[in-house]
Amino acid sequence: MYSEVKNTSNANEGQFLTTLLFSVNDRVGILDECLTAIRNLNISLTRIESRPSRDLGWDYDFFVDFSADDEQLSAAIKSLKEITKQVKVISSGGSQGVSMPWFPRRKYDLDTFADKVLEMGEELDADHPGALDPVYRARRAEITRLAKTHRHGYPIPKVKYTEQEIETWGTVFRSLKKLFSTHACREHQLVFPLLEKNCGYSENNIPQLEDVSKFLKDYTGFTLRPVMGLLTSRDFLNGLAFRVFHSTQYIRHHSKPHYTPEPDVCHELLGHVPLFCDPDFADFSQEIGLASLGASDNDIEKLSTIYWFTVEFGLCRQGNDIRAYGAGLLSSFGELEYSLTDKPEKRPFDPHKTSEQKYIVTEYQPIYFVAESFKDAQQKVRDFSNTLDRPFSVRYNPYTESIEVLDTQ
Ligand code: HBI
Ligand code: FE
Repeated sequence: MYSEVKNTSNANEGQFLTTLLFSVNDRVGILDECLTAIRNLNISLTRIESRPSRDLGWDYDFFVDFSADDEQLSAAIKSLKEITKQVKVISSGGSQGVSMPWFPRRKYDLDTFADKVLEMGEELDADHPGALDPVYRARRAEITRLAKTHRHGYPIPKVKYTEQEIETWGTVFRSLKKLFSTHACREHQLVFPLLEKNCGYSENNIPQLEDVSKFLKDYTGFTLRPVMGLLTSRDFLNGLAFRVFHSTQYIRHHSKPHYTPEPDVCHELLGHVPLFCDPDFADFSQEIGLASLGASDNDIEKLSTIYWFTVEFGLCRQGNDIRAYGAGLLSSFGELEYSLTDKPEKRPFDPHKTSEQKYIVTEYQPIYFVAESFKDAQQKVRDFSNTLDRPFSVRYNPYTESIEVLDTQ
């Protein structure tokens, strides 16, 4: 049912995911009337939740999610207004009364991202090393199909990797492992042997996302979700609010084992996963995710930049040393080595400044930001997110795996 939902990136189809709130008197049949009004407009609901009204005595608030175009949305508001006490657009991607961009409230709402990718899903850019290799492209399509049909609550399908794929992985694994002891942060080093022992990390085996996800869940509550390719920054960051990391499951092209223009299993499993096993890093990452829920496009840009200079390319102080914790560094033999030399500039991590820093994605970074600790970085991001332009705050409820919205205006 959730797979039918269109999200805001499908704007060309004129359909927007919307959350409406309506408040009704406590009387028999009223909800039925509201739902009939919605059904008569040919709108299909994807979620409904109720709660006792905060400000209207014994009345009830209903939250509904659906996908509709502008015209249907206006019509729905109009008919509901006739039979309810109030109607509010909580969030919408459309132009009608937008108060904030739509965002997932429950973990299974992330299912709406499953087939939404910016690029590299089934198509490959002309300069991708595998662009002209039909066998590679067919293989990619086979693996991304698994992500497309995956739904929350089901195990992540295992992939039987080919000899050639395992060889590519082995090449990357061996070269990076040599550098980890001198370049990776303490948290990465601590957990890596456990991943080898429990999750099948070895030069001869590509670990399965399902095994890794279970392991992570036991450590910090993080889980992996397979994804077809690059998500929008908004969707990708929103996932982190639920302690969900969207992970690719395919591997780079065998012709260039030390290069990939996009995330692949080497990057996710060797770079990201070890850090998500650290409780402070997990909290830090979730903090960025929470700040991204319903954020303005401008603020999403800032949060993406913070994500880039921390989770992807972050350095941290450890005693008298500086070490790498960013996954983009930990999964790139060349840049990992370069980042700790004197060549690049190193500045202290400060979200206000870091979020404004321009960066290039195709070359080694000329500037890195150094965090004092993940706890410190988390507090700084929390303080920063309080300065952002959002009329409410959010809290994650781990028991219900849902987002609670506080102080909605
Ligand atoms: N999508 N699948 C995927 N993986 C990423 O690492 C990723 C993404 N979308 C955006 C993104 N990273 C970053 O560039 C930030 O904008 C969040
Ligand atoms: Fe990454």
